[in-house]
Amino acid sequence: MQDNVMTLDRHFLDQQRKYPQARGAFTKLLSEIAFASKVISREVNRAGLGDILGRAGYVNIQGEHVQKLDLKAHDMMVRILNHLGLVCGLVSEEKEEFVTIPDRYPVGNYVVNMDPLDGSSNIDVNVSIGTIFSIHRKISDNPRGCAQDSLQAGFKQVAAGYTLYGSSTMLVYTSGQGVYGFTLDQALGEFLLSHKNITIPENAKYYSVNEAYSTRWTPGLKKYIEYAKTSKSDGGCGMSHRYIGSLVADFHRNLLKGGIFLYPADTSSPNGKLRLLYEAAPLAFVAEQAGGKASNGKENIMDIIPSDIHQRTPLFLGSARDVDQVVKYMAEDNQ
Ligand code: FDP
Repeated sequence: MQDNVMTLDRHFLDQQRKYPQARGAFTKLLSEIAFASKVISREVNRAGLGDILGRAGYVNIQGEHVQKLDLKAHDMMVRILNHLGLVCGLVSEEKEEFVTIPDRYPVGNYVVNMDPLDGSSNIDVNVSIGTIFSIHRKISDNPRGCAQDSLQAGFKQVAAGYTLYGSSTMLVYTSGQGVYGFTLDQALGEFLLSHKNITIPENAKYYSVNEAYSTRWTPGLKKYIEYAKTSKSDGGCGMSHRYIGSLVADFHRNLLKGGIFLYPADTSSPNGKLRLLYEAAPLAFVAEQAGGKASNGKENIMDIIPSDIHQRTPLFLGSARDVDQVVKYMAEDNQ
């Protein structure tokens, strides 16, 4: 193997060596999240076999109940995190309450907020989906953690990232020292460094929004979208529109190519749709570390102090100049 091939674990070790006081707990946690992603990736790749092997809600030939893939992804993550002794609890899109680690396992000083399988409406139609994760340090006095540990502002995250299950499986993460992307080599079963120090292009090439909801938008947002279509600021003839409807995939494309992702509030969803803790905040951390920005239209996503573990937020995310621009247009709505 070439000497410059960098596996994820080797990268984590190199990063850890920069901090002599580090004891490896955090590195181990990231490494196990990566392992969970590999297991989920394998299941996602078998998703089309559901009809042959048994549908969710039915019993398969081994007599086991076949789970929906998003619930399965949640269980895989939880099973892996339970055993580590590094995490005291977690918030998952799949569970209403803060999930504590069962008493029979030791706990540690981290909490994980996660969407085990985001974009679930795309699973059955073979469109890219992803896992999103966010890691915080425990702040409560409760030795086994509680919701307070998850309800921290985005700027308190110690690491965040996502795994995209697309034409290849890719893990992208930041721990506040830049953004790194690793592509899964299926034959080796290893994530290999493929994207070092990712920076988001300054000007957005794409705008990504569900335009079917445009009649419910505010006047400021409508104006921004017109601007996006016609802006010649980049010497071009306006931005192109790309919308998969799968947050991780839409964000990942825009991160690499330059773009802005918008999921605004509208007259029927006054708080938008996306979740602050395990969708908006982790992707905001990645975007900021890549030189981009994230806003809810008024406030930086990273500064919002959450009050509910499943809190929703409007989201404007991507190339810095364009996030600033949409915020400027939307300020007109408040005048
Ligand atoms: P999904 O409903 O398929 O789970 O977070 C949910 C999410 O997907 C995002 O991944 C995606 O960006 C968004 O919802 C799509 O919502 P719309 O269908 O309303 O555009």
